[in-house]
Amino acid sequence: MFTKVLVANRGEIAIRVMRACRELGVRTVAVYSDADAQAPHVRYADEAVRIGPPPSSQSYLLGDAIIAAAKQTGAQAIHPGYGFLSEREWFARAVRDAGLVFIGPPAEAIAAMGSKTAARTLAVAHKVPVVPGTTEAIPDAVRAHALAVEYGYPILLKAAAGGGGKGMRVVRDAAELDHAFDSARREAKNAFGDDAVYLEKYVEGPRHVEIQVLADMFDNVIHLGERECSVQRRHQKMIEEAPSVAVSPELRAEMGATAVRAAKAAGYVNAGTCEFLLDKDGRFYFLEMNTRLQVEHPVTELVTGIDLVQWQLRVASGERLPFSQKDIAPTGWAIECRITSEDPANGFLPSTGTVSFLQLPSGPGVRWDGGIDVGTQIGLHYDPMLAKLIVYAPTREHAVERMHRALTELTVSGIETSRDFHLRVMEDAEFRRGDIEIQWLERRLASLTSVTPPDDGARLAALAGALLANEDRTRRAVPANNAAADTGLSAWRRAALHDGVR
Ligand code: MV4
Repeated sequence: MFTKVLVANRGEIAIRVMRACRELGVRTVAVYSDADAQAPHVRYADEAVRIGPPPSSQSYLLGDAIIAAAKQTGAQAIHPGYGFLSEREWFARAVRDAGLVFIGPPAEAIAAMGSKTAARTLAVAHKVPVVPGTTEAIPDAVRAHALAVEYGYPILLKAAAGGGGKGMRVVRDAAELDHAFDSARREAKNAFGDDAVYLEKYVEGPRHVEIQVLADMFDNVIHLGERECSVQRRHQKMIEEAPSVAVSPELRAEMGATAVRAAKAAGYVNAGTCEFLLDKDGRFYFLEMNTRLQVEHPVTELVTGIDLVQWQLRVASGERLPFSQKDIAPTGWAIECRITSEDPANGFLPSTGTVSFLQLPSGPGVRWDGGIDVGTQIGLHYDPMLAKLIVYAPTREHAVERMHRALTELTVSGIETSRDFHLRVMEDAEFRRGDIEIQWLERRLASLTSVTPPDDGARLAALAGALLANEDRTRRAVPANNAAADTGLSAWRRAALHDGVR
């Protein structure tokens, strides 16, 4: 095992990685921008190196400066977290060329999955099902029309260099095609410097289900089951869970074996994720492979009992995976809510300020992967995700109740957060039935975020309710054998106690 690792990231994921290092007896080096000089990830680390000014282009994206920091501090390996440099082929290569270990896949595997058309070609060659469509860029609008007729409307135009929804256009009929083709190319050019666009049949109302894989350097590749990630808005996931209500043990084995084939085809080592669309009829299609640790990895850790970040470090240092596929049996249910500094009541507008008060949930089955403290300043330089609240319970029903309970225990003051929005989702009948697909959230957004401000009467009633509930609580504490006092708290008084008193 390494004796010292540099973590090339910030916020919750930097701390998550350092926690794994601590448990393995590995010393840690943080890097930081001027905006993060006092940030929690800097204080958690054993050492810290300043990289540059706040913009990530001048700090967390400066691969050479980060490699120099590793050399200077005597770190033997670099963990990139997610985002930033995690999927840059050149960085993985530069780390290796500097005589250091990149805690992630080989640069060649990042490259193999980086181009979406190349990944599709690789998938097809290894009997990994993909959505019907082309693997080659469409040269002109005339050809686009012919292909659209061949595959049948609706179709989806996608950027070959893309991913994450940029340069993507749904086309429902021939009349829309010319404009969609031009704008998809323009957007692809702007986002990726490459205007190549290809075409797929559009799959209506699927779920987004992904499979976690883990591979060592000795050709052992296993999968750790699925994550359901359909609750998303504008390609930003909000809630993830494991397992998925739509995946039977047989389907899990089939999708898992498919993901393992894709990983092997790419020469994959370390932790990675294969993204699939799962349609209403239970058919699945490979979309792309994320060649990094993902935000939502904790739900897989909770249902499998496997610490993914520890295993990333172990396989990167040359350890062999001690378990095989038959040892992996997901049990129970895990749900993750992303706590962001966004205001759901105002179109998820980013919120800035200083965290002035923080009360964290705890108790049975609750995990907080956070990157904030009282005093942490939230600006606009980085991603608005502050923390992840993750719960684990024996069943989905219990996990939803547990998440609701944990969210009521959470208070973040000083900035707006997504907390109340998540509470409303946990109360939503469709969500509770697991009746979700990739368009679900955007369809339900209005009703989930409409908060009618209370009139004065309601406000006064809430204050009175809070005071009464507080009085009930103090009174109840005296006669311990008074059973009526325990059950006498009505639902609204209980709500007032939880929310109002605060
Ligand atoms: C699709 C699709 C429907 N049909 N491909 C979005 C980002 C990129 N990873 C692929 N995406 C999609 N590809 C076909 N042929 C729908 C999406 C999609 C989506 C996929 C996963 C999670 C969220 C999504 C939101 C909108 C569209």
